[in-house]
Amino acid sequence: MRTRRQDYRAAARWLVALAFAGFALVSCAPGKTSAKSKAKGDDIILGFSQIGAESAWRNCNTKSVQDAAAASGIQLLFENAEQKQENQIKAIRSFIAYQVDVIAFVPIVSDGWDNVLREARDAGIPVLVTDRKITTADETLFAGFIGTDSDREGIEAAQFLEDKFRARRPLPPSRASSRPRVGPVRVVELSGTEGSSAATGRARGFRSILGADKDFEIVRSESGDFLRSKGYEIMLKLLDEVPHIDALFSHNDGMTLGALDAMRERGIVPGQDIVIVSIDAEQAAIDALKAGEVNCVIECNPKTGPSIMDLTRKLACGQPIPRLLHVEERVFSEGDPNLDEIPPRGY
Ligand code: GZL
Repeated sequence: MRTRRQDYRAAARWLVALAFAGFALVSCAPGKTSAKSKAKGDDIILGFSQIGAESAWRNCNTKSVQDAAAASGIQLLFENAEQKQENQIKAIRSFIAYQVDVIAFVPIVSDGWDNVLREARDAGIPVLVTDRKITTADETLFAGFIGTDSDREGIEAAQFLEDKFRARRPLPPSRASSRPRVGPVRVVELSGTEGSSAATGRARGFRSILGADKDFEIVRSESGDFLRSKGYEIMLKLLDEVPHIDALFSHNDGMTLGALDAMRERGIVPGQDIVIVSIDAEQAAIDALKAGEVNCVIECNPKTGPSIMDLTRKLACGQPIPRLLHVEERVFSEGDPNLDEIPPRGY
């Protein structure tokens, strides 16, 4: 005998489900129905809060999640926060009110999630953190993380520069004087969104190597918020203000592409006058690598949709998931013999 509350919930959900485009419905893992899936009439609903559309990488990540949900029959309630944490918190609260089976989100910044995640936990809804990490003292607030290892990406970038400049001594003359330079390699950094685990981890990993290397000096670091337009503006400013730049470390390809435009505008030959290391491995950056305008591209994999759906299904069926899953990622550099064999990146 269904109670009035169950009738209300069922009616409310079908109304909202009709508001979202048609979805197939899927039960938990075949052969295993949990009390939860039975109670929910064998469907799984995932509430997903995405941060926005700031880069080609982000748009690919969004498409991966949406395509994987459709392919796996999981009903997806998708919210775009347009780069605002408060919009993400509102979205998570709406998922709780709707009583989704699982909540997944990309935290735009690492801090400020405890209260809303406590509400999700108290509502009995498991939370999957994806792509970027959160900082919390309470490990019960989320079930697990799947995404990139930002610290390792920063370490790879630093190690490439150490190898590159070991063979590049003395340094080429600066524009201020015609004499070859013997001082430290002068590095500028275009960092990502302030407070995001992606920017924090990349900067930390980078400095864990170069900070201890007296042959390198990070002379300027500015946040371009992962945006191409800001990468262009900041690089123009740095070229005008910094006497000589030997290398650029850019936290994403979008900002790198903007920086390349700025360098060309100032008569700088990218990849030669300034050595460039970039993260994401979107197609345009791979093309620049092949053209010799970028020297190293570190992959950051956006195509986590299928794994997110697998983890969602496990959580909806009351199964445990790993606390930390880092996705496989590669490093592409100018020395690779098989650059022409890199398959189309899809973003
Ligand atoms: C990294 C991801 C970053 C990408 C950017 O995990 O969060 O955000 O590197 C994107 O391109 O905007």
